[in-house]
Amino acid sequence: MNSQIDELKKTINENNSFIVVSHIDPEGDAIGTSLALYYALKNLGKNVCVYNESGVPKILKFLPGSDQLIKKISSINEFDCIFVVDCGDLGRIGSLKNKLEKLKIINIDHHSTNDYFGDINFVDKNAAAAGEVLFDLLKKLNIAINYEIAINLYTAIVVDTGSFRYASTRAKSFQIAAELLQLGVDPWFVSMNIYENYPFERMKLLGDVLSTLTLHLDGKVAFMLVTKQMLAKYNASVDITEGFVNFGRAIEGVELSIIFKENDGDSFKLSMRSKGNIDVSIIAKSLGGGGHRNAAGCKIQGTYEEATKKVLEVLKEYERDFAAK
Ligand SMILES: [Mn+2]
Repeated sequence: MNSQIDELKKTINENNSFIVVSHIDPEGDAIGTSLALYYALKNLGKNVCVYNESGVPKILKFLPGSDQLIKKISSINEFDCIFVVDCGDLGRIGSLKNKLEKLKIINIDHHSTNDYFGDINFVDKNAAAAGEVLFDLLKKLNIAINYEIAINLYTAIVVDTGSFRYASTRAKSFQIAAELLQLGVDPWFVSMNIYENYPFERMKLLGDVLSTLTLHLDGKVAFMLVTKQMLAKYNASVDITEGFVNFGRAIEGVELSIIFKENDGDSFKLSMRSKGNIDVSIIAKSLGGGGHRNAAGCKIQGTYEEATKKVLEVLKEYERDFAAK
């Protein structure tokens, strides 16, 4: 790791122009870590562009720097290096992947499925958020953390730990958070913006989505459906459904919750959340996706009926991992 630090130090010193990129359909960790890194490099006097193919979700627009993030780029090769944050594999950045050519890639991540795609890799699979990995990195590089960096990192950690509730939360998550609070971050300001600032349509849509709840495998698996029609009814985009999947997991006896979000062209995007023994990163991977032990995702072709059937077939292979009743 030390040689990687030295190499990164040298790379930052010797180059002037950086682009920071995170995964499509970003949440707080992807955006918060990207914007924190944007400020860190900017404060060093570097030329920095922060990019995300999907843009900033409305709910994260309170974050300093969010108005600097762009979702279109004319020429990627005008940059010296690309920082890729919160991505288990390079494909997660979207269409930019095929345009990188000879750009030096710096991979900052915490996904258990990370395949070390970078020229320089800072991957801590024990970290609860990419924000924690970046916090460590800034410390090791002796880069000062100001308020703008702190609130972005804090948000990254709050979102990926589910407000310090998920299994990924570690003592270090609290230690980092404490340090960020000392730098002026107000936890209520962050949680109010993230959790108590929902559009009315989200709550109405949640009602429709909850009415699709079904239980499977002896009540251990919950399915939910979001159709394009439901989104159209409330004139909402799919990112408004962020977090809905957790309502399935919150049911007594449920160990795995999956939300099926209808895409164009007869396909679904699946988000999975588990509690207990179920490692959803393995299940998602066997369906062509990836993620973490308790949170993962994939895409499936077909109608809802075909998609649920396919998932249940795969889940049968993992039935022994579910708790005995
Ligand atoms: Mn993350």
